[in-house]
Amino acid sequence: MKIDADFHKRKRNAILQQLNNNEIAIFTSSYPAWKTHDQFFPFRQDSNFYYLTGLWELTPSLLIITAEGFLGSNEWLLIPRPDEVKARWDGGVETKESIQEKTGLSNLHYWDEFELKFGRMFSSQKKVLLNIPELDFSYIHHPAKTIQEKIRAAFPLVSFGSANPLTSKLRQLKENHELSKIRRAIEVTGAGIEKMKQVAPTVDFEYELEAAFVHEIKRHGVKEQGYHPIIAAGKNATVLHYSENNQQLGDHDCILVDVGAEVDGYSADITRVFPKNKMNDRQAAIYEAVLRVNEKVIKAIKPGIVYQSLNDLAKELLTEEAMKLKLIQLPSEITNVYMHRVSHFLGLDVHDVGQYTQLLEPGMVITVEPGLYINKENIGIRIEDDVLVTETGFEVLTSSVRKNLHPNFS
Ligand SMILES: [Mn+2]
Repeated sequence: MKIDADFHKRKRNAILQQLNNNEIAIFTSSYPAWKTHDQFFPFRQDSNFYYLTGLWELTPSLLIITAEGFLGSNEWLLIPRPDEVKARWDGGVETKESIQEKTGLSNLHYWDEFELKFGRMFSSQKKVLLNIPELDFSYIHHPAKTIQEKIRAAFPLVSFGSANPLTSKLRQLKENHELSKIRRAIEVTGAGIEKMKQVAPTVDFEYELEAAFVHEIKRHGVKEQGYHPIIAAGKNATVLHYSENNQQLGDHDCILVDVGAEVDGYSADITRVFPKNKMNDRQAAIYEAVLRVNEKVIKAIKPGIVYQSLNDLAKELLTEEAMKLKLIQLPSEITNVYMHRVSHFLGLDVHDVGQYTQLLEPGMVITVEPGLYINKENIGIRIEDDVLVTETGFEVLTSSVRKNLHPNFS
C-alpha cells in the first residue's frame, strides 16, 4: 500500500473508533460549481472527503463508515459509473482498481446502487452524521445536504448529526506527510513574494504584482491558491478583505500582500509588506512595531498554553506600540487600528478546523498575524507567519520568507 493510501486508511480507522454503535458517518465529495452555460469553476475537493480518501478529482462520490458492520465491512466508497463518452471529452476516468490503490478502500460500489445495496443500513434507530459545512451559507447547496434530503425522505425515523467533529481533532494534528506539503506550499509562496518585491519598482498596478506571483508559482508547478490573493497598495491595505487588486501603485506606497499557494490541498498563508520603492522613517517605524509584536507572539507559542492567550498577548503588545506611535490615546481605542484575531489554524482549509478555547498541542499549525491599519496615513501593515507547534515550543515554517529587513530597505 502506498504511504498516502495508508495515511487515509488510518484516518478512516480513527473515525470508526469514535462512532457509537448506531451511528453511520457519510462524507460526500464536492460537486463542480457551475459558472455559466457549460462552464464550471475550478473544482476543489471537500477537505474532509479528501482527508479520508485521498481522492482529489473524482466526483461525485460518497464515503460511508459504520460502527456496526454491514455486509462484512465497516467502510464503503460509492463512485460514479465509468462513462466512456465523458472520458473522450474530459479525459481519463478512474477505474475501481486505480481508486482502490489510491484510497486503500476495498469495498467500492457504483453511486446508482446506493438505495438498492445500502437501504437496509438505515433502520429507525440509526443516526446519520454528515459533512455539511459548519459555515452553512444558505445559498450554497453542499452535496451532503442533498444526501440528507434523500435519506430523510426514504427513512423518516433516522436522526441526523454532524460528521465534522469526527475529523476536526484529527485534522488539527499534522503528520510529517502533511507538513511536507505545507512546507512546499510555503516555499513556493515565498518565491512568489520575492518575485513581487523584485518587480514592484518597475510596475504600476496591483494586478501586475498578482500576475508576477501567479507566474512564479505556476513556474514551480503549483496551479492553485488556497484563497483569493490580497495585493493591496497604500490605503487599500487597511481594508482587511480587499480583493480587487486593480489600483495604481503610488511611488511612496507600502504594499501588503497576503497570499498562499496550495499544494495537494494544503495551503500556505503568508502576509508580507514591502515598499514600492523605499519606506520613509514613519512607515518603517510602524513596520518595525508590528514586526516586534509578530516575533514576541511567536516566542510565546508552546504546547499546553490556551490558544486564546496568544490573542490577548498580541492585543496588549499592539496597544503599547500604537500608543508609542501616537496612533491612539487610550488602550480602548486599539480596535480603531487592529480589529482581527492574531491567529487561526492552517491546513486543508486556509482557516482550518479547531477552536480558540483549546490548548496548543505538538503538530498543530497556526498563523501569527498581528497588524496595524491606519487609514489616515494610507498604510496597513500585517506580518503573517505560519508556525508549527513542537514538543518543546515552535518552528517558524515561514522563516525563509524574509521579513527582518533594514527599515529603509529598498
Ligand atoms: Mn491568515
